[in-house]
Amino acid sequence: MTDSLNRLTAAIKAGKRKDARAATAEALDAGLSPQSVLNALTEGMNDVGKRFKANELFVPEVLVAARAMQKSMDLLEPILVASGIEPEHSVLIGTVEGDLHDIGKNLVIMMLKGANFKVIDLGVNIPAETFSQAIEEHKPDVVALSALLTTTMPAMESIVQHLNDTNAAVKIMVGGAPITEDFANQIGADGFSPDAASAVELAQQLCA
Ligand code: B1M
Repeated sequence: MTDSLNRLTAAIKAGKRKDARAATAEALDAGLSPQSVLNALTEGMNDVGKRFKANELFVPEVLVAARAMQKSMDLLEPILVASGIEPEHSVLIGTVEGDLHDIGKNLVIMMLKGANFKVIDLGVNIPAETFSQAIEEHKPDVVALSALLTTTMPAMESIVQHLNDTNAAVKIMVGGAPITEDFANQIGADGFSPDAASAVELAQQLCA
């Protein structure tokens, strides 16, 4: 019976969409618990994240793995919701005002979903007020900000400042190519992550 779970993990690692869906269906049909199927899926995505971090995989391969994960999630999600196994933690994410880059942000989202976070994606070009309103509405554990341009780093700083002033309880993590640990500390963010796999580890730490 656990053969289908092993095949699910392998299908995610290899980015095989049809295999991921078939193995998920087989596991659920065989009566395996939705939690065990979720664990197999997460194991696959964790491995992808680690290999991406180690530069053994590149963006296109991660995207392919994430699509395989999505095929599995399509079947699993309604069952998880029906059985009350909902994500324990949530992340509100967006690319800061003035910045339209979203490929990196979307990778972070996929990895977070693979680690069973609920993700609320605000999209790109998001001003401070929109983050504040969404925090009121969704009450996330963590807010994640992405910026790809040196010219939008000041917008990231203003957003962090605004959120620290108005929503002091929420944890803020930042990332994107021009962002550094020093910059994150300087602007008052709670954490910085250089890549999508580290973003998951950081979100887990901030929620602990
Ligand atoms: Co733009 N662009 N771009 N661009 N673009 C860069 C970023 C640039 C470095 C290219 C260059 O000049 N060499 C340069 C920035 C220079 C600078 O500021 N120092 C640049 C520029 C200048 C511009 C425009 C101004 C160009 C123009 O119009 N004159 C313009 C700006 C538009 C705007 O935003 N207002 C622009 C436009 C665009 C496109 C629309 C054409 C397109 C974006 C498409 C899209 O995103 N949907 C685009 C692209 C694709 C790039 C490059 C080529 C690739 C960016 C990317 O997706 N990387 C980029 C050059 C390059 O990097 N080679 C470039 C792959 C992605 C996986 O990496 O986003 O770093 P990255 O994400 C990583 C980590 O940073 C981290 O995890 C991800 C995965 O590991 N991470 C986070 C990211 N966000 C995180 C959030 C977290 C945690 C981790 O939360 C806590």
